[in-house]
Amino acid sequence: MKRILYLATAVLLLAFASCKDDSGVAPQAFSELSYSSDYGAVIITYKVPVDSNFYYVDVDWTDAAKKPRRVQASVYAADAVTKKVDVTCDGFSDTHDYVFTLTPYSFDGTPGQSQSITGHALPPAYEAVLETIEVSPGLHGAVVTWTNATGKNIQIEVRYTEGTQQVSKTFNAPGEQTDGQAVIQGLAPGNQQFVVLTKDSYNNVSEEKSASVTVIADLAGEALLDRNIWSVPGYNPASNNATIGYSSQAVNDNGEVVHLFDDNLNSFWHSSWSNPDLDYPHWLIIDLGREQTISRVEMCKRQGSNTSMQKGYQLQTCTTAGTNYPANNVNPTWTWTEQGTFSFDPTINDMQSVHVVATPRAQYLRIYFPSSAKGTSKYAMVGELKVYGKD
Ligand SMILES: [Ca+2]
Repeated sequence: MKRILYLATAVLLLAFASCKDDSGVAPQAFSELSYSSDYGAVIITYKVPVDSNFYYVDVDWTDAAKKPRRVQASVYAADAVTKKVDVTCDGFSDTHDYVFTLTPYSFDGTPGQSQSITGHALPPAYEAVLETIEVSPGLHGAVVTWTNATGKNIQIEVRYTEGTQQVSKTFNAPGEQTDGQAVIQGLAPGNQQFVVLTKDSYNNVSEEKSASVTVIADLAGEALLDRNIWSVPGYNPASNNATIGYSSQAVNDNGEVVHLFDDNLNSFWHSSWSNPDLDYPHWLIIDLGREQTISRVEMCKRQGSNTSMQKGYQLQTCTTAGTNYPANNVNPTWTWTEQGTFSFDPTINDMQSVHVVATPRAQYLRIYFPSSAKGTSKYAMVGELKVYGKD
């Protein structure tokens, strides 16, 4: 009896296994296999068949380090009209030919007929970006500029010596932004050596490139910019709410934005703390009246014992006014250039002065208080704001 039971189980298992084999219907072959070259990438294209059983394709290749690489592409990635799928195979550091093998699979994982194609990438994006990097002398610092037309995210590392300290700073050059700028602050005037290199997200690293600049001590002819011609875009003295030119103000607390430049240390701008009660980030835009060169920014705190305000800020400039609210950055029309991140001591009543390293030409100055600069309260406050430079 026991023996019969074993036999029956074996027969059942066999039946199940063969049934499973029978259900594995291979997908139909894809067609029109081709490739194109991109920066550090090969884009494989194929047309999916009219086959409800066709699910996905594995694209396999062996990279320069002899490691197997695979990208999977679903049938749902196919263009609705052309029925073509583009598969980006990324991370190439050379322009050699590679063999890509594509294997289609059905919904139950049954493989179909593999096809291969040989293709090569364009030089990698990090090399293209490295060629565009320039290090220019700045005011108590240096300005690093680049162009990233590759659409790929790249990191730029800058190494230099500060006193006896070896310093390394890394800046992001995102693919969606063509022209970038970063500043290195706090360098002693005089000759300074830099080493720059670039990296991508696949741990590919470029060769090193050297730069030598003479850090500038002073902007010749620097003067206090005329604050009588300043304004704040969209200023509304009757409301606390954000406008195109600021994140909020506290009208009921005499905290209007125009108190930033009324030559009175004791009057101040205060972000809205009631109706609405707003947390960071906070920000302000100053219209300097006309395009001028900016070399230094000075701010003082809301005078007195309150030390709950911001501990730092970012400076950004632009030459042409935008039309959108910069806060939500929907359809951004302001093109801000980063001028650096600065610390602010909320315990000091005196003006606190910072060098604007790149000495940009600009009409609009944005002071941005990010969440990372939040003090012990939700609010930002500034007593006076002065800008130095020249016409
Ligand atoms: Ca004031």
